[in-house]
Amino acid sequence: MQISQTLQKRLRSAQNVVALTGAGISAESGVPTFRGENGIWKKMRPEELANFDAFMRNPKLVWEWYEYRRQLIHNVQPNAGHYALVEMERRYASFTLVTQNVDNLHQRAGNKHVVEMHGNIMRNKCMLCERYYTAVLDLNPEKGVPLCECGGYIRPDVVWFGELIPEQSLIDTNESLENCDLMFSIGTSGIVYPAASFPGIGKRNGAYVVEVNIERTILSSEMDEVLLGPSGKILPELLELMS
Ligand code: BV8
Ligand code: ZN
Repeated sequence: MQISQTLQKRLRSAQNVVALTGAGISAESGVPTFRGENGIWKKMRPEELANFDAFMRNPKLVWEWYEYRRQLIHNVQPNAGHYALVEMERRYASFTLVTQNVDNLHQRAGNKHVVEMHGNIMRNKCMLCERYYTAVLDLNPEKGVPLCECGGYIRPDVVWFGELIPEQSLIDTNESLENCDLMFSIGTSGIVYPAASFPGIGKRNGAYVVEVNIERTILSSEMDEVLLGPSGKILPELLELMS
């Protein structure tokens, strides 16, 4: 893989590294991306399913969607791209992994410092008392949304469109971007905000920003360098070049 002299140097000298990931990093594990050709389950756009109104209008469909995704994720493994980021976390003085993904694969691969921008599909919570339920409850279709002991609806602990990003996640992300000297944008189409604004913020703060994707994206023109190819191949090769 050809990379620039600058990247070659930064890989070795960087002190504060940030990696932003999207659904593409999990594609080689067999997890469908949102907007790729194998698209989303039942060919509906995520924006039509991953939102509060859809959930309240048709809780069974939305629960089925999450149940389908949880089952799928349960049966897949992290891939070489995930493990390369675990190794990067080990090698760099400061490494922050900011993920848009809710599939828990970075955590399963072994990254310790993961900023979950959009929550985690393996967690559920009560909408009233905010109590967490890790086990996925049997949804009795007749009864609709499972209920907490307090009577509140239980929902997946993910951030839906139109909902605020968890405050601590935003604080952690902005802190990591303040003095970042090398940033990766990996497997994301750069469509969803505010995550799509992070590479631009990193760049303005002096980071050398590298995109890793199988194709160019809406963010490519903002990047210092675009490495085209599957993240499961490119990230391990970057690790090789670090040593
Ligand atoms: C919010 C959880 C305040 C649920 C998800 C401007 C500012 C602020 C907000 C907005 C704004 N403009 C619009 C908004 C609203 C909205 C938004 O961004 N809409 C988009 C559609 C325009 N944002 C929000 O609502 C956010 N909240 O900002 O609160 C607010 C509120 C209201 C109004 C204003 C402000 C909350 C967004 C969170 C939504 N929840 N997920 C769930 O997953 O069930 S988002 C969902 O999309 C996933 O988390 C996913 O990660 C994310 C982004 O998608 P990608 O990860 O990029 O995946 P995608 O399929 O698109 O692309 C995959 C890429 O991988 C491709 O580029 C492909 O080429 C590449 N690839 C494929 N294979 C590989 C690969 N790359 C490398 N290797 C491979 N092998
Ligand atoms: Zn409750």
